[in-house]
Amino acid sequence: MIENVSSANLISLLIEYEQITREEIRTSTEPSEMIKLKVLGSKSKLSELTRALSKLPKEDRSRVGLVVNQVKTSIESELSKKNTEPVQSRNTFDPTMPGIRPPVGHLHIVSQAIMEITRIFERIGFIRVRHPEVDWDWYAFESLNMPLHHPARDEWETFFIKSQVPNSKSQKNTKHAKFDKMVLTPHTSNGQVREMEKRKLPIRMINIAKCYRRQIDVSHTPMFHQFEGLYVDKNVSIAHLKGVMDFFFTHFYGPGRISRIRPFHFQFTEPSFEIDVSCGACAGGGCRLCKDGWLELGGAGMVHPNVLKAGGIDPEIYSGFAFGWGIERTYMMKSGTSLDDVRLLYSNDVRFLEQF
Ligand code: FA5
Repeated sequence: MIENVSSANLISLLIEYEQITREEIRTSTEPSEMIKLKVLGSKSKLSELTRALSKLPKEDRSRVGLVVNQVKTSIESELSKKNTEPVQSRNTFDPTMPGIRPPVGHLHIVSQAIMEITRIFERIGFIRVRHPEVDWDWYAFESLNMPLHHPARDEWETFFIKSQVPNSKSQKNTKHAKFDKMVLTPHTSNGQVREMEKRKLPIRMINIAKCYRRQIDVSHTPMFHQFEGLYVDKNVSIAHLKGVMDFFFTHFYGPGRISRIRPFHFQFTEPSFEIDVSCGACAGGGCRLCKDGWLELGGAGMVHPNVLKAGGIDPEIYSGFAFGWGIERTYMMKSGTSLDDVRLLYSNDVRFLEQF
């Protein structure tokens, strides 16, 4: 309650209130109804100043009352200005401020490796192809010189699928007369005979796909990726295989990295090899990572005549080479990538994946 106030004092209090209140309205972020209640309502300072009019000498009341009305009108006009302003133009929004960028992801390292590997082979005429990831036993094993019950099949630790044979009268028939059962492809070699069946020679395919095996430990995952190269033409020799390997290694691993082939055994290649790449950490001199200067990459070989025959190609006229390697392993062997557990690639932990 304002006591003992003179007319002059009340006028200056009113003018001061008007200025402060207008500024407050301009900068406030509160809803306008709330501000209105605060600055013009019955509990506002303006109401208190208005009530003080009754304490003034009678002859001054109408003069000071005029000022009260002017202050009220001025505040109301400031309030109505705020109501009609578009929200964005209020002082609280600065369009020149830099925005907040949402986090942007990137391709998974396996996808990056697939793109890089594809580009390298495309430069020497290989074409990226795709074949079924759920395929018949025939393409995954039998046509690759691995008859039913052959012990070599055990190495592929395969998932077999119960699926109905197309055009079969019995719903229970899950075994095709020629193709046998369906499998989740344990390797990309199922693409070899499928590619030959297209009857387009020469073949220069690079088949990249998901593969599945009943395995899980630091160097194995139940789902992984392989890339399979197949070259079939007249007079293809081991020298061509070696040349393609060296081309790939220098472009994927860097200049100076070379390949080595060692005798091995696969049912579908003869002769068969294991391919090693010279170690990037010690440049082939021998170190903790490689021991003897070489890192083991995967299998390759000259296509077995029985496989060419299964694909309808005459092995007397044509020959070819094939190789099939794990994308994960090939990528992990790149210099500077010290991954010691392949399972991390599929853990979906963004903190891990963001590093690549
Ligand atoms: C094969 O799968 C043959 N098909 C390769 C081949 C093709 C040989 C053409 C000759 C001619 P192998 O079982 O060794 O071979 O597998 C090849 C590569 O796949 C391995 O070196 C490894 O890098 C990768 N690999 C195999 N199993 C797994 C797994 N469970 N997890 C991750 N990578 C795997």
